[in-house]
Amino acid sequence: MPFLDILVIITEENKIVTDIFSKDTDTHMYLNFYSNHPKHVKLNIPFNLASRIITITSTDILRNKRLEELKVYLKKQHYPEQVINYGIQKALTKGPIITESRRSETTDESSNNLNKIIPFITTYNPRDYDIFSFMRQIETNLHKSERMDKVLQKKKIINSKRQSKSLKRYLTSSKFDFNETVPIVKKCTDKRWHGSTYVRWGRTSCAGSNGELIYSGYTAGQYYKSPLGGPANTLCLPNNPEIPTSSYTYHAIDLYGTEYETNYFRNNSQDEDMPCALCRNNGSSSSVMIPGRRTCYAGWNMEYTGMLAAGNHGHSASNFICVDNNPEYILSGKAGNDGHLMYVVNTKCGPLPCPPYEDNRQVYCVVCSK
Ligand SMILES: [Ca+2]
Repeated sequence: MPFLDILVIITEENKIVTDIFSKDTDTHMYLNFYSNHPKHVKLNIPFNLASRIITITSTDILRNKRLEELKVYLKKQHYPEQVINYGIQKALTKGPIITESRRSETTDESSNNLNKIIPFITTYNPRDYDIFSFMRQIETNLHKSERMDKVLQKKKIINSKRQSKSLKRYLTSSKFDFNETVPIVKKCTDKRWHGSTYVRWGRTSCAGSNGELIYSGYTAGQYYKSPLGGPANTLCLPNNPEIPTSSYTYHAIDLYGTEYETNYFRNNSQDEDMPCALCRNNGSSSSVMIPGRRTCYAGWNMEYTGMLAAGNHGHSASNFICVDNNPEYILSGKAGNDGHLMYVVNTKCGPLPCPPYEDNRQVYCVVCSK
């Protein structure tokens, strides 16, 4: 008759014999010796398993049989024979867990030891340098300080390892929702840690598998002939603005819509007006525009490719943007109003090394996310 991990057998002589019980489905898959666990955890496993066998089995024949089986199971999990034999030998010497002498020995020791011990806790990582050996080296120095000596007294500092967080612990929340009838551990659905944004210049939609359109609208910047500087950056204005009631014409910078000022963006693109889209990739945490490339580096996903664009020299300050390879136009914008103007960009050899660059070549660009 099985009870927990004990199998109680009544022999033909009406004697009670106990054996260790395991279900048929038990694969005896103990912690693999190569597993990323502190050494002492793995060294203790053969001892504890052997102790359990010695405690539960009531005859020598059964005990030896089960210990032999244990050796096979542990070998399968790559425990060295020496470690297995040492654990079993230690368990045999100490005897069953339930003997009074062993129990009192362990409880007394542990309660006394608790008051004498200061654990030096670090998170376990086999790649970390063993900083506890430094702890040992400076221990005598610590006692030189009167205050520290009082704190430490004759206490023993022991090396203690905290288990590092597993992937599951990072991904799940262990908080229970008491409103639920059956509390369960749920996957963390908080997406705050994911998502990166970028502007897709010249388009009203987003590309890429995770492309989420935040808004589309109109590209805009300062007047192309503003004297002496002014704001250089290009903006993506939403198509559904909220308009304040205040209005000033003095001491204010004028904001103009952007026109493609050449036909090099697309056939007949000159004077057409440039739309834009603010996009979010919710599966990435970085987005970047790379000038001079039309493909992303390994491990990065492409959002869109295009041609580098900027305001002309001789005009007011501007910045470089990446205009989509297949740009769209804002409806009915063919008239050349010359507000904020965008031209294609050419590379110039000199301080810019050629090769890898070439003189008077247009510049690709690509927006990549990871
Ligand atoms: Ca226009």
